Amino acid sequence: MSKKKFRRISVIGLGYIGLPTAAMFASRKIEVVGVDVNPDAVSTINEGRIHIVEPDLDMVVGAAVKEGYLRAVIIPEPAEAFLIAVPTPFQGDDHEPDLSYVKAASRAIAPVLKAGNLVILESTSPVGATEAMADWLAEARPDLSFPQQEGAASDIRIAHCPERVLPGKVMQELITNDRVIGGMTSVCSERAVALYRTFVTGDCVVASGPRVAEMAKLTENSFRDVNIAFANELSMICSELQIDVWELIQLANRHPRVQVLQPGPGVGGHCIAVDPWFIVSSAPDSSKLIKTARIVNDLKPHWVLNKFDQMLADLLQSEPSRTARDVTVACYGVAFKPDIDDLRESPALNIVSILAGRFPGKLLVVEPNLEDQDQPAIGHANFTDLKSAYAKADIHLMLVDHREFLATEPPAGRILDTRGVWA
Ligand code: SAJ
Repeated sequence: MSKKKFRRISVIGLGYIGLPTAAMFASRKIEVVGVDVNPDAVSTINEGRIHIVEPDLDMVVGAAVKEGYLRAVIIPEPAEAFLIAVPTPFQGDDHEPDLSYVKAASRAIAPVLKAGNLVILESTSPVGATEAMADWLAEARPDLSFPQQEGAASDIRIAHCPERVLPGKVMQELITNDRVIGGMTSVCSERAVALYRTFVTGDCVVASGPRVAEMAKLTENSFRDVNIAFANELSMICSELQIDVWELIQLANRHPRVQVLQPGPGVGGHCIAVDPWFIVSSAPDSSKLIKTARIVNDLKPHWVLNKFDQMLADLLQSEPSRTARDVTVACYGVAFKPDIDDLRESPALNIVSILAGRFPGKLLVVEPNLEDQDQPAIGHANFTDLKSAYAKADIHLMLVDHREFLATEPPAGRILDTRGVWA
């Protein structure tokens, strides 16, 4: 086992994963240099504040900056270990992975690399990305040797160690989750294990290489996506067959080997709705189920909007004196999942913004987790509280099962409950 302690670590990309990771190393009294291309993020962090929302992160960052263990910069500086945690989105209708941020990060750290350094790719990546990163680094630094050239004897150690933390529980899961460590050689893996051991109490499981580690992360999120798609498909079947899907799932889950997940208005966030496409794009002919699950989950918000239209048509038919213009609609929740304020790829936000365009001045939104209610994406919607939404709306659309909603009695009026809160 590699014993030499790390004195200076650099984290490239100070977003939802990079900043908590940087703060965690710094909280263990290791000097951390965080690097980000966004000057606002850099200055916010250097003031001991944070630019993203994650429980307890502000405290840890504030303390780390104050004690001098964490600082942020735009241009990378030398360090003993570099962790790359930049976005890996997809591009185009084919959902092809976009590794441009990883490439840019590799180019940025290459000039300051030294023999003995460890470079870890943490971003969720398509199979082969770590090897591509190693090639970009080697291209930029022909004076150093890399694992793909010299194996265990190389100057630079490279590994893929995918992040696996749940937004909302990052500060806890960073410590307790097991880590998958996919070094390009066993020396690379050993050094990466030594690095994570500074704060990880879960197991550091060494994989046979970076490709299987990359695939492990993609598999975890695809597993969840496929299972959510199953629940979403059941909800559509049940609606057709006039069966209560929530009761159905409760009954089926009484079987000792069945654990159906919960349907919703679709799958949001920046991980589960993205990562399965990396598998599909690498092996399109063999990943039919994974692709179909993506399509099922992506179609769910449209299905919800269709259901809403049927409900509106019923209302107008039963009250012929009214038109759609004087119908008030209340939407409960816009975040991509319960008890957070994160709107990224949120199916609820997607539905709310479409309805806001259709019901100008008549769309009420209740979102207890959003402090800044000036949301351009929501346009003409009016933020309000639960009581007033209950009193004013004709149609109530439950979109996110935030804890504030769980204890509530169903409102009077027509209800479209995509989360089973009032079921
Ligand atoms: N959802 C449902 N029904 C369910 C569970 C989830 O509709 O039964 C929806 C949520 O409402 C949300 C979406 O799925 O819109 C994703 O939420 P999530 O809580 O399943 O996952 P994320 O995106 O917050 O985090 C996932 C996690 N992966 C797994 O649980 C396998 C996390 O551990 C990963 O680190 C993270 O992706 C990531 O960064 O990749």
